[in-house]
Amino acid sequence: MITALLDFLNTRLLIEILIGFVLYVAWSLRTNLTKIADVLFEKLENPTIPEKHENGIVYLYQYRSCAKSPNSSPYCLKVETFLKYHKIPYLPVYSASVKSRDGLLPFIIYNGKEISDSQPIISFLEKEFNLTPKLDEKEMAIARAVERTIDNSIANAMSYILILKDPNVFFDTLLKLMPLVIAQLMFGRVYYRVKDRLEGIYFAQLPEEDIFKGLDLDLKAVNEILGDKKYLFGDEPTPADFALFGQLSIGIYCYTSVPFKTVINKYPKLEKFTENIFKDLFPHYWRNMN
Ligand SMILES: N[C@@H](CCC(=O)N[C@@H](CS)C(=O)NCC(=O)O)C(=O)O
Repeated sequence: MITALLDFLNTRLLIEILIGFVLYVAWSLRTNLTKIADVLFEKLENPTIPEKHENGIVYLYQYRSCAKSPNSSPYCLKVETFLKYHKIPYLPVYSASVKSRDGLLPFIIYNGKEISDSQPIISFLEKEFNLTPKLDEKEMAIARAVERTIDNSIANAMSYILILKDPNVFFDTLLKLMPLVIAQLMFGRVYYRVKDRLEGIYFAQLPEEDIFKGLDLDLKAVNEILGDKKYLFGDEPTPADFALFGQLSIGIYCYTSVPFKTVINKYPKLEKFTENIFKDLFPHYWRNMN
């Protein structure tokens, strides 16, 4: 009886160890999937990382363009649009695996300094090139609040809707933009990162209709601020405009999805705003797309 019990316990223990091992392997594969995909992606991309950085040029480390938009990352696009608008000499460096010290893209290297995160990058360059927008203190404060809303609240909802809501739709979107193997790698790189990030801040767990409602209210607010002006705060763009362009053009042109289209179609002025900047600053891309 005791021997039978011991045998049973041993078998159980063995099974548990085996299950634990399988789960461990699956988990480490799952968590390393994005890293493996980065490395493979990099091999396929064959990036040209400059050996040295010349002074006077902004080196913009960013993701590669997607077939329908100059970049697949809204934050990279935000910084590149700022550089283009202000005609600042810059060199894009396309890489999927070379990241900033914070592990993110974009980052810049300018005169030996590395700066990461789109908002500090633009603030730094505004000071460096004397480009601070001509707004009064109150407008500056509102512009800053709007930029942060776009970079966080709008960005989170858009990431959820375009990427997490339906992995099959996201994968199909990728397939329309790139060959199968690249799409598989891209899916591995993007999907789990976004999932971990949005679950980590308890955003992905919100009821889906609240996420849609939140995005709609944010876009309504931004649309109200834009009104009939060319840019959010008048004739000159602020970082908030570059942030808005970055986010919206990814949703309208790159990772398109029917649920996002349904929301954005309610705001034709925002669509026109995005189209105008696209046509003005990325004319080559625009022509290729149309
Ligand atoms: N707050 C940052 C966010 C940048 C960001 O989230 N970048 C994403 C791509 S859109 C990234 O690099 N994710 C990590 C990765 O892909 O490894 C900014 O404004 O630049």
